[in-house]
Amino acid sequence: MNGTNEYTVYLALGSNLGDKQKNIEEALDRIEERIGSIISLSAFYLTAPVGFQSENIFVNCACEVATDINIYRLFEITQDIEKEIGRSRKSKNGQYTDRTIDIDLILAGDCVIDTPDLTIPHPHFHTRSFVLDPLYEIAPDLVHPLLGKSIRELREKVPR
Ligand code: PH2
Ligand code: MG
Ligand code: MG
Repeated sequence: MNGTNEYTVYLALGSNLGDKQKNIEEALDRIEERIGSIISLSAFYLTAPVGFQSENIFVNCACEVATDINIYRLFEITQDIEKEIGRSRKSKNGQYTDRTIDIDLILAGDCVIDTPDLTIPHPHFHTRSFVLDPLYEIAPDLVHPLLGKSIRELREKVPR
């Protein structure tokens, strides 16, 4: 990496099946190997499932990665890593399901993308405490490019 095209991407990770902490650590290792250096990493949070019924609580975290990989390619790599860590079905009848690992692209510089496969900023993150709490820890002043609000402001308004 020569740094010329380097940018920062924020990822949110979650697991609520199997050895959750190990799944996340394995994903972080692969991210570092294939995407770029992890500049900062939040603590691991235990969170209740949101948007679906499950008795399996989540481990969630967020990280900041420096990369020069094109964002669409980067998305493919995160999808590959999910499959390698045992994520099979992505959803059941459009409903969320338990998963060994979920890696979501939250923000990538001022990048705004809206395609059927990939939406950046992540379309729901600003309403989810399980993303905003860890993200606040590592990037409180980061601004949502569409809403014009900082993570600090978004987190203050999120339902608890
Ligand atoms: N991910 C979802 C839906 N619900 N709930 C928690 N607590 N943590 C998650 O990572 C999560 C969720 C969709 O990906
Ligand atoms: Mg998700
Ligand atoms: Mg996902």
